[in-house]
Amino acid sequence: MDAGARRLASEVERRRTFAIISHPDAGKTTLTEKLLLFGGAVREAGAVRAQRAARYATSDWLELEKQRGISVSSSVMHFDWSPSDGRVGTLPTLRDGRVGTLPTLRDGRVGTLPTLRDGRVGTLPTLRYRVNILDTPGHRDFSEDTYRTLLAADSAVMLIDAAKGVEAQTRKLFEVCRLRHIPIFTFVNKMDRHGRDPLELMTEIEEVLKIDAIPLSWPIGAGSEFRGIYDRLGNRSLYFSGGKHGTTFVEQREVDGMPDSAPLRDALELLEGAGAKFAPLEVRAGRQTPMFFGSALTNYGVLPFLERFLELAPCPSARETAAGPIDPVRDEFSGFVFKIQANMDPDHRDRVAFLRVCSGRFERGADALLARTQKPVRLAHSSLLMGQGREEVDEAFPGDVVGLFDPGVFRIGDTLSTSGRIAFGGIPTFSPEHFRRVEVAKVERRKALAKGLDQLAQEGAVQIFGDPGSGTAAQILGVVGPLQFDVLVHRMKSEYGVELRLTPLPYKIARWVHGTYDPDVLRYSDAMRLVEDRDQRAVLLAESSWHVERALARHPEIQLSETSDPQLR
Ligand SMILES: Nc1nc2c(ncn2[C@@H]2O[C@H](COP(=O)(O)OP(=O)(O)OP(=O)(O)O)[C@@H](O)[C@H]2O)c(=O)[nH]1
Ligand SMILES: [Mg+2]
Repeated sequence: MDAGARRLASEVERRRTFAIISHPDAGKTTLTEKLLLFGGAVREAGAVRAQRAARYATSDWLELEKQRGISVSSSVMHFDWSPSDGRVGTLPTLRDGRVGTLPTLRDGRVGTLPTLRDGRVGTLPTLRYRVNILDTPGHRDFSEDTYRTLLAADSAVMLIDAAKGVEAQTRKLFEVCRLRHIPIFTFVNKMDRHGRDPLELMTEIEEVLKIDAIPLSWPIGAGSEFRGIYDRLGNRSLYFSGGKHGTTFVEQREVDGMPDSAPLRDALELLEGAGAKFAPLEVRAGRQTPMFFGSALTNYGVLPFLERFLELAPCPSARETAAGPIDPVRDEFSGFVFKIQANMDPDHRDRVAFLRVCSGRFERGADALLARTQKPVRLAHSSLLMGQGREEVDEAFPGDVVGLFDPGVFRIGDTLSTSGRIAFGGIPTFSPEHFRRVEVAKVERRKALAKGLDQLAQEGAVQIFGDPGSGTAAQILGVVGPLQFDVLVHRMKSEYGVELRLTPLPYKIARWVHGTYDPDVLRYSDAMRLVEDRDQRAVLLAESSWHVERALARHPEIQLSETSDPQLR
């Protein structure tokens, strides 16, 4: 193995790329923030909903998200981190022969290196883990974005609100993870509030999600009495204090063995006796979910969770393609675009394609080929994304998410690779279910309207339709969830200076039409309308599935599909 291959293997091994998923409001963004705090990526966690606070959650960057306190778009963050038990890389030997020890702080951060006796400051060895977090929106109206983002993750952290248990949207997202066989870790959040009994929550997860839940931590107290957790693998009790309501690090006192409380010991003994045994391979296979307890708000239990999670979560592994699996340590660079977002940064009004690196080493300035078009792409303007901000990046490794400047050449699902011969599976688009007629308040803004809608459609934030033969003028907008319209109106105004007027349309269903047919015969009912998408493909909008069924029965010459890509449905 040459040095390059060795380095690639070790960079892959230290990466953990995961998505945080759940029903809205369970605390995903709050948890993300706290993890960033540990990683030293932010100095102070901003209160997500603190209306008057000047500081906002790092991962919620859209203006609308700030105003509403919900995530409408997924965001990507990363940090380097080493565990606190001394397994930090070894320090280079100093000139005077001593081997310096790196001070590891109790909260898991690695302290700054002390100046050495000879006056030099030693260099910090590589930290154990590179953590890539994908914070997703919980609201079902934005679930298309969440689904795409899950494709870029190697594992998922599922948040459960201790008072609410397994909620509807959590169940749906869990199913997506199961279909993709990605390992799922459960974090029961909001333990600082009065919630449900931990055993009851565990049973609910097992019954509703049909997966073995294995608590690796157990809460000591709950609500205002939530004081710590018992770490089952380490047989130690951790007691928390301080932390200034979660804005800074909490103090953690460690005591060997189980806590001194009869009901707690009873519960733990019950688990030992009756529960399924923890088996890391079962976790990898998606049949067991390790379960943790804590409070993202007060920061209690977050660090012990992070430690165990990173130890157990998988690093990037091979990804399937039609031509066979692509191993991350393969020499050739490859990756795919799972998200496109324009105007992320008010200072840079450009479009960024989110590329998940899947194999090889990504190198700035290198040439790659786009599988769909076989056209060369220079990987010139690339950055690592960090919520709203970005940092220039010279290289990246499998598991990393790189933001590529997109002059309009990328589509969601595109594969880039050195040879152009790798193609990862497509990313399904959802069928729109809500439709609005669109007009501009001021006629002179029509050009800006067309440009804005075109860009937002490119992102997958909206689907646009027009009457056949009307050229590019979009008159009808379609989305999966109605809140997407609110985002659209807001973004069109703030990013393109266009005031939109939207009028509801009665259609609930869109079907792409294939086959040879006479367009006029499909125009017989007010409950249906034949339109075209951006690529001039025929689409039938209908008020109900009954109308769709009737059209199919009357016209055996047509086939209908739920998305523009017939292979996906
Ligand atoms: N008491 C308590 N509140 C919490 C905790 N974690 C989060 N919250 C609060 O729950 C609310 C929602 O938190 P977010 O982090 O925005 O939730 P989210 O899951 O990202 O929500 P969406 O992105 O909209 O799906 C906020 O008011 C948080 O302050 C916790 O551990 N305890
Ligand atoms: Mg959020």
